[in-house]
Amino acid sequence: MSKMAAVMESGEDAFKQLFKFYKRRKPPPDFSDVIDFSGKVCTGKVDPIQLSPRAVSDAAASSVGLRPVRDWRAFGLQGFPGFIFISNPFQRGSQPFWIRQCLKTYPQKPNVCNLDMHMSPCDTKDIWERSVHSLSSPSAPRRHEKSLLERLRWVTLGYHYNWDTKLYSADNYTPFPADLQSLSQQITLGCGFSDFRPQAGILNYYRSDSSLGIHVDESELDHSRPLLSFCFGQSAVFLLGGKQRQDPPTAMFMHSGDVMVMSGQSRLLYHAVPRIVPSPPGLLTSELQNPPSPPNQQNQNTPTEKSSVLEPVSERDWTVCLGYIQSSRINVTVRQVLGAEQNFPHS
Ligand SMILES: O=C(O)CCC(=O)C(=O)O
Ligand SMILES: [Mn+2]
Repeated sequence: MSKMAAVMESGEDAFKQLFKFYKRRKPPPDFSDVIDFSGKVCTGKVDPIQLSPRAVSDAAASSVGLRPVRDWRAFGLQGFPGFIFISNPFQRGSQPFWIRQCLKTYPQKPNVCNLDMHMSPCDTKDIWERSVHSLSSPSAPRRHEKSLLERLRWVTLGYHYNWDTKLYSADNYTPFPADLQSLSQQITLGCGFSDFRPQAGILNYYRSDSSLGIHVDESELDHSRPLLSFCFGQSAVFLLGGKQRQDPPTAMFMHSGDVMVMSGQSRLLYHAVPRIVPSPPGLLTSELQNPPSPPNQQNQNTPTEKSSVLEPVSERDWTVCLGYIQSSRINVTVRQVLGAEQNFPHS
C-alpha cells in the first residue's frame, strides 16, 4: 500500500487527510501523485480540451499579454466537468507587468488590503514606496521589521469581500481594475463564455510556509458564472475536491502564469492550497524576462490594432518584484458576483 493510501485509511475526512499530507514538512511528502500540466500529462485523468480560438482575435489576446488562443494548452480533469486548466497562456515577457500590478498597483487605494484592518489609511497609502528600499537591497543590514509588502496577505477589488460576514454588498464597491477586467474577459471568451463580468477580485499573497484552508467559494450570488484563478511567482500544490468534504481531492501543481477556470459543475467544489513549492528550475528565469521598454510604446499601436493594456515595467520596479517572488506566490481570483439582471437583496 502506498504511503498515501495508508494515510487515506484513517477516519478523518479525505480532504483533511490529504491536506495534511501535502503540508507536512518532516519528512517532506511524496509529490509523485501531483499532476503537473507543464510537462507531459499522461496520468489517464487528464484530457486536452479544445477552446474557442475564434472568439478572441490574436490582437485582443496580445493586448493583455496572452498568446493566441489556438496556442493555449488547456486541459480538463475526468470527473470534474467545467474545470479548465490553462498551462501558462501568457506571452513570454508579459508576466512582469501583471506581477507589478499585483504588488505595486492593486494594493493601492481605493482597493482594500489586510493592512487596512489595523493601520490608518495614511499608513497604508504607499505600501510599495515604503517597502522598496529594504526589498531591493537584500544584503542590507538585518531588518528587524518586515516591510509592508512582506506583511501583505490579501487585497480585494471591486465588490470587496467581507472576511467576517463572508458577504459582498452594494455599498462596499470600488471600480474593478480595467486591465484585469480585460485579461479576465479574454480568458473567459477563449473558454467559450460570452458574457462574464469581472466584479470582484481577491489577491492572496503566500510566503513559502503559507497555505490556504479547505473551502468553497459560494459568497457570489450567481454560481452559474465561472471563477478565474491566476498564479504568479512560486508554485503551489492545489487540491480540488468534490461537492462534499469527504470526497477525496485531486492534487495538481500550479506554476507561474497558470490559469484555472472553475465553472459549471466544478464551480462549487471544495479546494485548498496546502503547500507552496519552489518553482521548477529555470521556469521563472525563462518566463519572467522583463523586456526592455521600447521608446514611446504607448503610441505604437496602429489604428486597427487593439491598444495594449501592458505598460513597460521599469528596471527598478522589476528588481523589487523579482526579489519578492523569489520566495512568494501571488494568486488572483476573479469573480462575477451578480447575474445579468440581479441586485443585492435589501437588508
Ligand atoms: O491560491 C489559490 O490558488 C487559491 C485561492 C482561492 O481559492 C481563493 O482565493 O478563493
Ligand atoms: Mn477559493
